[in-house]
Amino acid sequence: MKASERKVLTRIKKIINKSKSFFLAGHEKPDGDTIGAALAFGHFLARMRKKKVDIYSRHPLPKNLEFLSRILPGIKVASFTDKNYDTAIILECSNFGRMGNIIKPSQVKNIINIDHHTINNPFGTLNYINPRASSSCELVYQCLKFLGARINQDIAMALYTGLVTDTGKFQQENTTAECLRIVAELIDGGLDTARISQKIFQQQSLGSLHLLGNVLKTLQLHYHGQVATLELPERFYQITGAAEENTEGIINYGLLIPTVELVLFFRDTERQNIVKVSLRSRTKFDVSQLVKPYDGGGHRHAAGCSVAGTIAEVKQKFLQEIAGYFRRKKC
Ligand SMILES: [Mn+2]
Repeated sequence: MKASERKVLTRIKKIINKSKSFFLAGHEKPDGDTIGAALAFGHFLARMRKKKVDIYSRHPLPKNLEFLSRILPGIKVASFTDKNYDTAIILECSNFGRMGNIIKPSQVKNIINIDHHTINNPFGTLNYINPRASSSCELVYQCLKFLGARINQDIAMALYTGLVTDTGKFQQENTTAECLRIVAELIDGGLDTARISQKIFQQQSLGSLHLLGNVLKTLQLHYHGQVATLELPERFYQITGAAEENTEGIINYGLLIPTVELVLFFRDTERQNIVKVSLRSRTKFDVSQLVKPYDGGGHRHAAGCSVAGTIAEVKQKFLQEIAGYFRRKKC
């Protein structure tokens, strides 16, 4: 651990020791890493340190992660709270409001910001940020170890969920040695990783598989097979009865084709004429640059943004932009 990291963790420890009440939240539309990190930290504070802890989420847990909701103190799904807290721990948020504006900064005395994405303007009183970490759960594990926590089965289950989902089952580039060392420790501690993986990954409904089938039929290749596009028009939801949360992971199918360097997934949203664009890249493209003009977020190999227009219009826009990228970079 670097001296600078130790310094931040020492200050986090001080704040945690003197705080009595905590507000915890990750980003809107939570994923495995967000939920796992919040529950692991929240469980430690509530059960092992006997602090007052409220974990909030702006949106409900995805169905395949509902099994985590039995970890105490649980997650409150709400759009706001008027309570005041000593400390807010905000996970995986590029800005304070990204947790869904459930609370205002004025309602808390301290803000601890934990993230493994690059953040240009860290908003916390204390910021524990490391873009080289596999996941927020990896950072939470380091925090908990530093705080002297015993990693019980509930904390282990929550952390493993973040590690396995954020690394694409330990297949993506962000699968660090540290991440695998943590998993090894969790297994040594008795965690049944096969059972948890089954709960997370083998929970598809007929509708969600039909949705996948429909989206895969839209798969097209461009620029000599280097760019793949996928589309999800509103009507696919009606045909299949699937929901937006069932779109998770579909984009990765584009990368199964070996020539593909970049995948773009365009989908209609509940907002009229707003298309959500998700991007994944292998090595050549920095997708965080491609979403910059649209106020998007993410990192080099995974990013997203919302753009006004129809799917056809937005797709055209992006393909033109990428043509310029090919000219400049001579890919
Ligand atoms: Mn994450």
